[in-house]
Amino acid sequence: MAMACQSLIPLLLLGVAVSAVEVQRPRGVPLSKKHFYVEGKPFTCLDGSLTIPFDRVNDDYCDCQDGSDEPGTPACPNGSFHCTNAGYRPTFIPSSRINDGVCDCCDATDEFNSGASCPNTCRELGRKEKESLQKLAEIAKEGFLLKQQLIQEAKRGLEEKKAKVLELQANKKQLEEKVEALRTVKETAEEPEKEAKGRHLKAWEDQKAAVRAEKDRARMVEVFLELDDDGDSFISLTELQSHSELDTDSDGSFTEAEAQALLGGVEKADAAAFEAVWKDIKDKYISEAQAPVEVPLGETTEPLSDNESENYSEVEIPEEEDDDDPEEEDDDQDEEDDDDPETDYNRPPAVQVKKDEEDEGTMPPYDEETQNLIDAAQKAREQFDEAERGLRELDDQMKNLEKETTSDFGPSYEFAYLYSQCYELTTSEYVYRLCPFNRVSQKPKHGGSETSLGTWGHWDGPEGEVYTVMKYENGMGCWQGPNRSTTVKIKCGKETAVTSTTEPSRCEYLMEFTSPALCQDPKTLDQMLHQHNEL
Ligand code: MAN
Repeated sequence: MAMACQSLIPLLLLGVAVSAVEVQRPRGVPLSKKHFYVEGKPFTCLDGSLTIPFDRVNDDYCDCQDGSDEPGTPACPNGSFHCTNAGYRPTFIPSSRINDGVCDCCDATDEFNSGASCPNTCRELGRKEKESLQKLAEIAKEGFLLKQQLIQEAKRGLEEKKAKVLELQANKKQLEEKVEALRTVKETAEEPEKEAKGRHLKAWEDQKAAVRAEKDRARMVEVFLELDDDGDSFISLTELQSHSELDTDSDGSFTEAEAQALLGGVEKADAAAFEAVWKDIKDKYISEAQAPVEVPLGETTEPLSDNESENYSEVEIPEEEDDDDPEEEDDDQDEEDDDDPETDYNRPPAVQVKKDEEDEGTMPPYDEETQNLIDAAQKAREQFDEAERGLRELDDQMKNLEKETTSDFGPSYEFAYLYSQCYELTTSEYVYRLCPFNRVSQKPKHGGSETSLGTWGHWDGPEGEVYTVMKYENGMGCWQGPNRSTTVKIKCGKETAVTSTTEPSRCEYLMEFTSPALCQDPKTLDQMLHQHNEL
């Protein structure tokens, strides 16, 4: 820092000192044009239009069209007057302002003959300007030092990140292999699990089918008894015809021939033969107990319970082949039915079907062996999922690192430190948030949701100063306007901060941001100030 200090300040002072030296020349002539005005020699207008004796320069009469013969009087309408402003910044004013009673030049030279009392304020102005320039220079110096640190850190960080990417790449290979191995373990464990679960489910389905068959048989017995009006253990054509809903062609007349066809071509059917008949009529048959309810075709009705069917022991029903024992399930059903069997028989069939499904209950728990297989497969699934999740996380991490290591963080990587940081500024209405290289948002101060003012687009400064402006685009749509976007103008500052936010045009935001990353080398600044002072 000491070196930077030494190089800047003397130059500043030198700059002021140079303009403080007064060189003799006609009033209102700048130093750069002094050689055109030589005492005693004819003067040629600067546009070359006329040559006049030297005593007609500043004689308060305009000779030259370009006003160059009257640099120190208001005689020419288009002339310009040069204030030397020793101690401050030289400047030009239109000649018309000479002796107009208003102090324009800080050295008071424009009011030499007007009677206006103009104090010379050049030294004071010079002092103030020097102070503010020095302040700026201080900021620039400190900021520039910080910038050097930022660059060093960013470069170290970049190296570390590149190394991390390599490390992750190696890990990724291992993790991929692990995921594949665990996938095999999982699939190997899932196969017997699937089989065992399938077996269990099949047994459950079989059991339910057996229960249904048993119920169907019980209902068949009930219907047989109901149809067998004369109790001779045969269903005759007449007995069958008493159920008009069985009319095969639904023409309103259930004929003897139709009844006979249903009985399989015979005159009467005993219990064994009725089994075949039952299959054809069960969907249409309406229990007598149910009448007179209108019943849609195709619905089933409640069978008798086992206990009830057992009472009709004179009817012999051939045993069905059945491995599973549905007793337990059926007992529950019986208990419920026994409460009020009459009511049950009278229920509309649609409700009855639903009840039948509910009565099938829930699947019994898995046996120990199946449960063990399920547990083992579940564990393998969890291990596989975890490894796969790990792989995805690693991929994300790598993507982020790659994005970070390949982004344009300035010529010396000096803006890298802003990545993954956010800076806020609260105005009277909103909290604005800038997350450099990511997004800009706006949130109402007193509640309400966040609005995107754009996501990172590109560097957008003018040529040679590209890294002074950031552009964030494609924010939330603006009602009857463009998608919101934000321009961030960056200036050198010791602090990294958002210093102002405005909305110059609806949904187009402007942020001012300071960062040491934009502080210039003080030597370059010296040159700038030097040039400035030489003006
Ligand atoms: C919100 C804010 C404002 C914006 C209007 C446009 O109120 O995002 O900044 O001007 O919407 O409708």
